[in-house]
Amino acid sequence: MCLCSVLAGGPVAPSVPPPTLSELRRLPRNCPIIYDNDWLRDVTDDEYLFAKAHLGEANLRGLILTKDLWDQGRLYTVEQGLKDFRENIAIARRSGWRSIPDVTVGADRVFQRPASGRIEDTKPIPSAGAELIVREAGKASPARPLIVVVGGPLNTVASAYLMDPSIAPKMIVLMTDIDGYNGQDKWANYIVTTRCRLANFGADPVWWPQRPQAPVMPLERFSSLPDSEVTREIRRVAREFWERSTRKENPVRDDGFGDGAGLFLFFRPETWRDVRKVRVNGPDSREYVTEGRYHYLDAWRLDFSLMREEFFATIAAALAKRG
Ligand SMILES: [Ca+2]
Repeated sequence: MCLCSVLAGGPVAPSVPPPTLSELRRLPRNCPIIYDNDWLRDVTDDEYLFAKAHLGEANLRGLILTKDLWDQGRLYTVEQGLKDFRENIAIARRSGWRSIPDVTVGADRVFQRPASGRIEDTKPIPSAGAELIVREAGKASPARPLIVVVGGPLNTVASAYLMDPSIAPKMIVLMTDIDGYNGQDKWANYIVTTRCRLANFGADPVWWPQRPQAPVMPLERFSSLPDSEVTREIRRVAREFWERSTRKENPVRDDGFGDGAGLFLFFRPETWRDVRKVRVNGPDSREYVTEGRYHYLDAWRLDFSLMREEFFATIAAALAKRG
């Protein structure tokens, strides 16, 4: 690499070593966890995490709402996201689940790319969510890092890094769909993939099982669960996925366990069987590599049936443990 490209900020050396799958599979069970999403009621992985927290199996430190930044952030409001979060949290609490934190608001806009092209010249988007990540990562360590599970844009995590770059070695980011819906702000992706430690599960290259394969949430499995408001909430999402993916006119993909692949990696490491290494060449350019420098990992082979058993067993155990 020539000096000029270093000065321009271009093809970047990672500032921290990228994660390996074997390292991610050995993360201590008591790592602090922050769950960062744009919506809760369109997925069921939040309920899986809430169940783990209620069972005392997840050190859940916070829930962050990062605004859905579709159409450069013009389509939705923070208030819509907050309403969705609060409704879902209330359902879980009314169902007897404890240890679920209140929502903290994160980034509410896309980044302005600095004219210099240098990540370090980017202005962080200030928010209570970014401050929460800085605070929790500050208490963590490389051996027991903060796990940030991201199912929306990476703008809050990127802002936390910009506010305090020393958190990078003490944080693992488990992202969903960086190249799709959640990765709309490519500058945010560029910051986090080259400066932090990240693994991604995304529609590109692999997504949840689609028809005619069996769904990860078969509707008949719900009859074995005790009835509760949260059981009905999870089933509502599962039924929506089933109906929209099997209808004759314009079927839409099944989003399975939504943003939860990273949670399964953390709680049931054997569900992630293989990954691919991704090298980032710039904010709009990445490639798969088998050797040499890489920046982050993409999920490649997963055990969906083990995830299904893990999910239903966890929800059943948490419902059995109510008051
Ligand atoms: Ca989401």
